[in-house]
Amino acid sequence: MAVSNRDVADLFDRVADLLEIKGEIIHRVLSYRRAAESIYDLPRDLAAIAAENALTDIPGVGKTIAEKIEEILSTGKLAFYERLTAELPAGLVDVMRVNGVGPKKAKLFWEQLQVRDLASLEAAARAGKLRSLPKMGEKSEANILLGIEALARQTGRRPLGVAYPAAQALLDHLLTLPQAREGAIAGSIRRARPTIGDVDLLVAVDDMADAAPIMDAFVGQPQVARVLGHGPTKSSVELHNGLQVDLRVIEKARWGTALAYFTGSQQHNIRMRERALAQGYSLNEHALSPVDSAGTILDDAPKRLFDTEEALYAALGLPWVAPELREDSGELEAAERAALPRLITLADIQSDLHMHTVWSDGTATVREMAEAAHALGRKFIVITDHSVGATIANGLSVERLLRQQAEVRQVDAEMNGSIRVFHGTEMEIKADGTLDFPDEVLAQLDFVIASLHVSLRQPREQITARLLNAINNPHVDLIGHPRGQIIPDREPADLDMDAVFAAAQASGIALEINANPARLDLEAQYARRAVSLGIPLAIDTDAHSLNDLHLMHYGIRTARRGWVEAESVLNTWPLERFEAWVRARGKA
Ligand code: DGT
Ligand code: CA
Ligand code: CA
Ligand code: ZN
Repeated sequence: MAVSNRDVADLFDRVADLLEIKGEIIHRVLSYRRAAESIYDLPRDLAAIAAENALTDIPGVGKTIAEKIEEILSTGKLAFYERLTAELPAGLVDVMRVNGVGPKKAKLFWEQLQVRDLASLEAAARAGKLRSLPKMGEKSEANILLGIEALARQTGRRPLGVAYPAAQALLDHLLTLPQAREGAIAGSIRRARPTIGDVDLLVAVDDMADAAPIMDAFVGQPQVARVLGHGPTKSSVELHNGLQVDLRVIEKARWGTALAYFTGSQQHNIRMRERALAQGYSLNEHALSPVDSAGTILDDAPKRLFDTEEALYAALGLPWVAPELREDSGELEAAERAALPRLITLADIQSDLHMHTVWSDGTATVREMAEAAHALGRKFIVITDHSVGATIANGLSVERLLRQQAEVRQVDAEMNGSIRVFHGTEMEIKADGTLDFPDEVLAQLDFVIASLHVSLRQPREQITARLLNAINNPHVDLIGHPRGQIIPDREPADLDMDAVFAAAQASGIALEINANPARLDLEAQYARRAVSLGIPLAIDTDAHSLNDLHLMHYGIRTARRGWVEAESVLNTWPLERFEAWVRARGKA
């Protein structure tokens, strides 16, 4: 059985949890967490990197961890982890996932009550055994039971497309309160991670005396299923859809430090704190505080408060860093060299190159899509319905495709230059690797997308060969949602991404960032790699309805996480440049 990057990352996360329970020094714990995080986000297979002897080039992977990765790759096991689980029950890792249980409590429950997993924790709580332990009580015992239930209901991380609208609705309501001066969604949503653990909301007030009505309004929202905590500065709730939301009310004068802290990522924050320390300050969510040479806060020296993030970054000698970049993947080094990317914005978008109509599985007509796209400010669009092989999506035969072309030409004329409407296809890459339309049909289209929709679980060599066949066809302009994941349920196809990128680079084809939040494919780290190889990207909504045309911003945020600038994205280009690019690929 091949070991996936995810397997290795999960194992390192468990090691970190167990080390933390054991009371290991935090530095050692963090080194495993850091390695797990960068392996999880890695755009290439660990085995391929190991074969090049380049494991230590991975951020956060030093010699020790590289050796452990090699051990896991070759044996499927890690002796160090086995030793840890001989000392401590492996199930304590799950115990720590319960809200309100940290490493210290997990250890206490194990030592005092032989709690070794979630089931024994629940049994101990139901038997009333937790309340008499140090720093515990009836209330914290009851909260642990609620936490266990919440974990059971929760299917893990939620798609950004679910968490973001829910967070925005709550925040919009809080911002109508007279005490609220400012508000933000922080945490992983602000960084636009494709999946979200919990929602972090911040609201600023002039004076903390104004916090109570905001907290009361928050816990009283109709979306709230239960209140997990209701305090003067922080409250936590669980929504009916299972999402957990934390709200913190912040004094306006400290808004900059708080927003930066709760935006994270944790690794970015650690790097910011190191930077502050090197300049003689301790940095936390409240302030920059002068420290002595031993790092102890000087109590009588004045603390420096920041009401904006810009001011905080400036105090550390840095330009403001966009939240999507705050993953400790080179952003602080780039900031220091004044070499941060000029990230793409929604306003850069001129066109949308992938959408469906009633001709296949969409809900709107060509004309309706054109009008709605025009209303959103798009200068041109391409109609790309499914091809005949996509039978469940009512794919178009050659004959229907050509009839559709007549309609698209007519709508284009009717729109009178307010928006241009082009005719394309989203063509199936069939299970046997062949394409759904012959070259002479493709040659009549303005723009051709090829996508994998079926047989996504084929072995690596087979599915990679299918994709390469499409990439190497000069009539194909764009590969739609190249990796095929569905968030959160379906893993990406097992593609050899090195081969895909090499072929794309050679053929000059573009790769898509599909903006639908159930896809976000290419993901950020792959988009970044594509750009570094000079491969053009397209950010498309793949709309199946008029409403879907609004999903573009998710694609933009994903691109920003991948350090993408407007220049690298086909659909920021003006029409003439786009047409010239397509023509140069041998058509139009
Ligand atoms: P999530 O919720 O798993 O999708 O990811 P985040 O990044 O939203 O994480 P969360 O909700 O645990 O915390 C929000 C931010 O607060 C996080 O990005 C950084 C900051 N933060 C939370 N706990 C810690 C901590 O123990 N140390 C540091 N340095 N920062 C923390
Ligand atoms: Ca969060
Ligand atoms: Ca949180
Ligand atoms: Zn599509």
